[in-house]
Amino acid sequence: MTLTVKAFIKEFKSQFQSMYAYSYKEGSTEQLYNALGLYIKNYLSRNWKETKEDYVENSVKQVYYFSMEFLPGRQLESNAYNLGLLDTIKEGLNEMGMSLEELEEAEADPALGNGGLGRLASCFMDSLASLGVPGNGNGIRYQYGLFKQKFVDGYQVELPENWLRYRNVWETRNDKSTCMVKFGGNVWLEKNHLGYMEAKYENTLNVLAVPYDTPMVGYRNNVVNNLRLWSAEIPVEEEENYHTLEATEPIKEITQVLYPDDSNYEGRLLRLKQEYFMVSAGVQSILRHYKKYNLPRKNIPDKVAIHINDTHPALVIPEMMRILLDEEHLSWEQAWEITFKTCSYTNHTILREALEKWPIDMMKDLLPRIYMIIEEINQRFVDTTAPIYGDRITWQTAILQNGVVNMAHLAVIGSHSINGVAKLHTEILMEDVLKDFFELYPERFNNKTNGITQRRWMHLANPGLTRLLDEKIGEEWKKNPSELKVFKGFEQDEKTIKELAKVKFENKQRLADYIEELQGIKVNPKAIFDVQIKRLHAYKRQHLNMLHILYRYLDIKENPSKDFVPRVFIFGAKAAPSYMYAKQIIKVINSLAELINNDPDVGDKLKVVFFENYGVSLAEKIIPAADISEQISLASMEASGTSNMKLMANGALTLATLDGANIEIKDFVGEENMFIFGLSSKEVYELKAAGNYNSKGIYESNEKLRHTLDALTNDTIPGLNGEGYAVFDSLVNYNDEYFVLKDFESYIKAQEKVDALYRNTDEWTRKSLLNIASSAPFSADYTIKRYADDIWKVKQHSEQKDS
Ligand code: 26M
Repeated sequence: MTLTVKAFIKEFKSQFQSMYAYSYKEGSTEQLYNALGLYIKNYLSRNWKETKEDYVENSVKQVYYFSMEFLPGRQLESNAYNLGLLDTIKEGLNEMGMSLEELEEAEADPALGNGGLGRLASCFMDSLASLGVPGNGNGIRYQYGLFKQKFVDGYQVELPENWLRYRNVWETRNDKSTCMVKFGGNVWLEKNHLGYMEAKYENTLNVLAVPYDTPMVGYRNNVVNNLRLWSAEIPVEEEENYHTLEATEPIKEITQVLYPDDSNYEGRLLRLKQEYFMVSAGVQSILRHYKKYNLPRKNIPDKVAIHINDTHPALVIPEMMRILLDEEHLSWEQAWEITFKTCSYTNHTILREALEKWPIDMMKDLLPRIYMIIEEINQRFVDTTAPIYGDRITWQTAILQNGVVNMAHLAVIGSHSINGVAKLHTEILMEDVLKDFFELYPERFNNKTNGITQRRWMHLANPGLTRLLDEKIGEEWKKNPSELKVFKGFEQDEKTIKELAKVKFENKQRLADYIEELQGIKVNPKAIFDVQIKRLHAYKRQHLNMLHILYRYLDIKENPSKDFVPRVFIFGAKAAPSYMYAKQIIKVINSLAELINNDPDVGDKLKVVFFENYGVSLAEKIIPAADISEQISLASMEASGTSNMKLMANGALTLATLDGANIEIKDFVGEENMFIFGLSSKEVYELKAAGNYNSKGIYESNEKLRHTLDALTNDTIPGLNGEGYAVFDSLVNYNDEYFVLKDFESYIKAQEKVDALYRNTDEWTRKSLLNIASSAPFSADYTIKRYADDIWKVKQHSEQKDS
């Protein structure tokens, strides 16, 4: 069934009229957007229903991806595209005197995640559907997403992100599938009249979990999977007990707001409530759905795979045990076998301060039955491990340690598969962070390097490049990304090189216009666009980037006649609201930008743009225009990175340390087609082990560096209130935790190489072409295929149905 432009126009008009009872010509942008969104949702609803029915009828195995975060981005264009409607809709809208781009801006970008982990979950949703893998997301419908970032005098200010204010056309509230989640109270075990042990509860806080389902549309395959987000409400039958608005607070707050941290775990009770709320509702709903299959409980692992995205949903393990023991009355051994075979876990960080450890007392009070089960899991683990491996290893791997529940240990012990997100990261897990577990269970460990969906990050974000690729290598690469490598054949083709350079230039021109409109900064589209976009964290070293900019600025001031290659430094980054140092770095960069952008001696040679409120929608604008991709974390610290993959696929050259997936980028594109600098992870480990790092010594002995660092504290940068000192102190006087000064010199050298290469436009573009052509292995389609084959054991179920 193909939709004609004429039919679309007719149906759209009637859609609009049925919603608002006046003509679309009178509609506001928001209303027109809502009507179009609902039109698309209606259009896909049949496939959505049929996909669901198909999975049940054929008793297929399904994956449930549990994640506290999803960052889907705007869905209008991507749904229309995956459904094959995009061109028709664009044309139809134009005929009615509207443009899709304009309506699109009315869509909220759901910021239901912090960064890489949440965006990865959404790339995976897109790939699951597009491969026809039966896979569902399970998460929280936060009423407020990650804060909106504003800069006031260069300081980060956080505002609430009320993304649901103007309704969300994509979701369907599903009152038929609610679950009850119980907190607190007293629990005891009692034999019931059938002779089974049963858990009895009193004085619990009962919370109703209401699912909101969002369609996850596959790429032209008629598959529509489901993303289920849970919202906390007062149970209908208990409404009478809640007399005041205040009394409802403890329930409503559970799904009110996303915690804005991505690297620092604080043992907040409300966060633990959120985690258990999502987990309990999710597991209950899965086991209820499983009953439709009419199969024995022992077959659950043949039909259900539950994936734990970082430790945040690790309570899936005791929750599943609870239901199988208390409600299904299985023996411990039976319940454990099912749970263990069903669950798998991905680790996303090695930062110690990010690892979740919940105080036992808190867990006991909030989740008494769950805690009893965790205690037993721990006891049985200790009893089987100690006799074989001895006390030391057993103690180090136990779930309960020093008054806390170690969530990573729970996740590892209760999962049949444990994976890292890039080769190096997985090695570090096996050799360092989870070393003892690797000794216990080597067969459970495996690597799954992250990936990105080319549909959103190339096809949609970069139409110019997509057209060029279609023209040169045909359209096959869109279904089969490995075809991208055919583009390598054009490496020496002058015409293609020129065309590619033109695409990039136009993208840069567009971003330059946007920067001027947004910030009033005029940037030269011929300059190198140097991009660092990611959460702000000391380990990601935005301050190393800043020091280079400052160094360059001083150089320009001191050598006015030197020939500089013009550069625009572009940042996008949010700092966790409680992360002082990250906020100080933002302020320093903003003040430095203010100085540089307004200095007439500098002109086009140097500009610094720090975008406010970085997120998925901004990333889609910035990435296609990037020349340089800054991936400069201290080696070993960045588990994978995913902006590195997006930027590469859009033809940026990577300037990187050998960390995370940068190593694999190097393996695919070759060292000569990127800029590598800095300590290797091995050298970082050695330097840490030696314990003799002395940043002050480097400061004192490196004249260039000293000159640059001194500019942080000698009033070179106006508008600072001690932030320059804070950065200076941490680097010079507090021994520079992330070895910024150690890598400074080699970073500057790498930057000089960037300038030199950029002078040779064709050579630069040739390398850019090779990056694009080598980016296929980072397709999330391949990543998901490997998860499906190796971990979940689910099959693609996408025999093409004709609708
Ligand atoms: C924990 C407790 C309380 C509140 C928030 C958290 C929390 C939230 C997100 C902790 C960590 C979170 O995310 C970590 C993360 O995003 N890790 C990144 O994962 C990406 C996808 O695998 C990798 O590419 C990045 O390298 C890694 O930093």
